[in-house]
Amino acid sequence: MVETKKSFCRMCHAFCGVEVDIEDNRVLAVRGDTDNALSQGYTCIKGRNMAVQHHHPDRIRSALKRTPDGNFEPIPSEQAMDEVAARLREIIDRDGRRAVATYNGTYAFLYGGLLQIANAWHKGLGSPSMYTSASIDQPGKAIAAMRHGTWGGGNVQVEQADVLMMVGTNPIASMFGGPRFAPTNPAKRLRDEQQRGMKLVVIDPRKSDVAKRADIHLQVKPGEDPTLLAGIIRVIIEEGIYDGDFCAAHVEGFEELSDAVRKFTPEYVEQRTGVPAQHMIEAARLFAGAALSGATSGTGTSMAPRSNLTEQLVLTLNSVCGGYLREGDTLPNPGTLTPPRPFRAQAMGGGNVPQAGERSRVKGIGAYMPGGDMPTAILADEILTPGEGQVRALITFGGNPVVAWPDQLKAIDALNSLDLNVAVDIKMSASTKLCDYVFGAKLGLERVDVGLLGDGWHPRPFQQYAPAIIEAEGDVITEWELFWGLAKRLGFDIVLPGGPMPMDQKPTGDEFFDLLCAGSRVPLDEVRKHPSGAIFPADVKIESREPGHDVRLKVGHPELLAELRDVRSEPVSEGGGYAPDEQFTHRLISRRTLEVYSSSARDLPAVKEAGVTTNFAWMNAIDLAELGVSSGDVVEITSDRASILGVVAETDDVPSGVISMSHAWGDVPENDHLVRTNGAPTNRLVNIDKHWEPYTGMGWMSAIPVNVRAVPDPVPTGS
Ligand SMILES: Nc1nc2c(c(=O)[nH]1)N[C@H]1C(S)=C(S)[C@@H](COP(=O)(O)OP(=O)(O)OC[C@H]3O[C@@H](n4cnc5c(=O)[nH]c(N)nc54)[C@H](O)[C@@H]3O)O[C@H]1N2
Ligand SMILES: Nc1nc2c(c(=O)[nH]1)N[C@H]1C(S)=C(S)[C@@H](COP(=O)(O)OP(=O)(O)OC[C@H]3O[C@@H](n4cnc5c(=O)[nH]c(N)nc54)[C@H](O)[C@@H]3O)O[C@H]1N2
Ligand code: SF4
Ligand SMILES: [Mo]
Repeated sequence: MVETKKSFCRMCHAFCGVEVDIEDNRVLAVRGDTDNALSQGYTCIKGRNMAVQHHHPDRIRSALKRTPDGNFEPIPSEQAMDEVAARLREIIDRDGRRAVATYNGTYAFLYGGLLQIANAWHKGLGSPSMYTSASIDQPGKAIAAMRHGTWGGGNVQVEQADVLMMVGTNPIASMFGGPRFAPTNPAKRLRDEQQRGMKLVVIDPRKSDVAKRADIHLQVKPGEDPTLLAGIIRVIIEEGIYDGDFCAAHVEGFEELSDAVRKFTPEYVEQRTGVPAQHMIEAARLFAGAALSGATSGTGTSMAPRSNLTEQLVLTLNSVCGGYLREGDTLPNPGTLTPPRPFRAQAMGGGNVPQAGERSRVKGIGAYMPGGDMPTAILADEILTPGEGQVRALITFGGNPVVAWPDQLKAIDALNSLDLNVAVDIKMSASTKLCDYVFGAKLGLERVDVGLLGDGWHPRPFQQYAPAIIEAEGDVITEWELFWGLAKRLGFDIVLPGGPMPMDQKPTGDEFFDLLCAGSRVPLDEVRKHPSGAIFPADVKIESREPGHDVRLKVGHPELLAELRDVRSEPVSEGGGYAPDEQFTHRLISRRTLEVYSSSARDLPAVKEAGVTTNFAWMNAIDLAELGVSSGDVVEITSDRASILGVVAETDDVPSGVISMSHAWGDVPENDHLVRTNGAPTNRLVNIDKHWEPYTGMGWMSAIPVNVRAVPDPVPTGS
């Protein structure tokens, strides 16, 4: 008999509500749940193929152990945990606790509670070596906030804005959109707000999906956002159209900022960024002239050079124009399964990046992420650099270092040099193939879950609880069971907000979430009562500034000023854009593709049928003609670090000199010949030792200077 049950999708962070038809423990069909107040029936191609994902023949169905001949043999998960714990014990005894690291990738964010348990696990073990994909995602945002400060009353969101500026984000494909645009059903929400009269400004080197809908699209040269944003701020200051009252009450460093941007004249900005001066001025006037405006940014700005500076300029622009909610305004989402807290119309923090956390042994970089974790951009070096504290064991939860960490060749060297390499994944990936042990993971419909990641970022206080609605086949685990199983074997406690996890008997999924959500504004039991999830209204008004509180937003922060001076003194090439020391003809920029999620979903037949067979190297017709290639031909793309292959595809969306390509495809270099079906890893082009950002260690992962040449179709190496 076919039964229909409710859940939510966890193939990306948008958590769309779904209705699932099930018969004999098999998923037959998945549809958008029109009763879900958040997603209102929206799904994308990935979510609609959840049945195929769950029953995919390539799924790992037991723990796997590498054999001496390099193959993998299935072993029971409990036995694998015994063996991994024994190896960890040896490493800890020999090299100390810091030698044990975890890398918590994309799926450690998507499943509720994994980051919290990872954090608690590291505390219990006494190892500071916790790493996540967030520090190779948009770490510039964390640095910018620490330098500039944040606003305690919350940001103007798309729903309230008269003008929204999107810098380097394309939510229609990514469901992301930055701090002022929550992920859900982006195309409709943007259309609704534009119909209300909201104006949209987009800054992107590519005519992205949102750029095509923009009132003004500033098609900046890759990596030239600092110059463009400085130019916009200059216009706003010179024309006196900033929010004077807000600046007088809450901002410091305005004079220093005015001085620093003075040299970014419209003429200079046009010559360097390729954006016509008049266009830039119109965008500045539109943004600053509106009653409520907000600028938001995504990964385009954080992957490109000078990510800390660009993110800080976005914050600075918002502060100068007062793009924040004010005292007495209603907060759209005060959180649901998090404890209640006051929201105040006052500046918080800012000043400098705390250097008190664990120090890396590499590049003088330290732990700076709000969760206290270490920057992933230096993890390969932490593994490769001998000496006290060297990382010798790595456990990866739902991540794919070989295709995601900046500087692939260094990442592969590091992974191959570990004493113990373990992962929890759903399939054999470019990275799990290098492991000693792999645990098979349960997928969304097979586990109890709560969408904790979205708690504070949904446009409304929405939450949903999802019970397990099918039973997983085989000996597969939820990731938190591995944390728990190893802690039990190694003999330490894991303390969650509601207290320590019981260690004598493994808690159930529900008990785990009860411990996690203790003290939440809405009790988890209340959330459990709503199968389609619900908006749990709250009338939280933004409170006034505390008496005597005199923290201000630092728009003239010394590091911002110093970086702006550096930008202004950089060499600029004749055609505009930063001139690197070597000659390169093109810039390769990052992008997301709707049909896949980083390295996930590309094995779904529907995705291939939709034409997404590889991560195409998108280039314009002029460039293709110059190279003598056409769509479907293979090119070699070379940076100052390494080369990859790419299957070219023609598009009008990028100007000459720009290649737009998605990340996290491909494999190790030996498999480059599979580019047509497997794609190419753009992370290999990143030269992490030549260019890296202060504090984060981020390499240039977008706007990468490259050369391109036509090459014959590749054949396997050695044949
Ligand atoms: N050059 C370049 N590099 C980049 C980027 C870029 O734009 N350009 N982007 C960066 C960004 S923003 C990020 S976030 C990182 C992503 O970095 P990662 O998170 O390391 O990479 P993913 O490809 O998302 O890895 C996800 C892994 O989880 C597995 N998986 C899928 N479903 C499940 C599940 O249910 N449970 C478990 N346990 N595993 C599962 C997949 O098979 C895959 O192996 O890459 C970064 N790297
Ligand atoms: N379908 C799908 N959704 C995803 C993902 C996916 O792989 N597929 N990945 C997820 C992840 S890990 C993340 S972090 C989020 C990211 O979410 P977004 O940040 O929205 O990611 P993108 O869609 O790549 O948008 C980045 C935009 O920046 C532009 N860009 C590139 N370089 C520059 C530059 O130098 N300057 C400027 N101004 N723009 C530039 C690109 O052309 C692109 O349009 O998306 C998530 N959602
Ligand atoms: S946008 Fe697609 S992949 Fe993301 S949650 Fe919704 S249906 Fe799932
Ligand atoms: Mo990301």
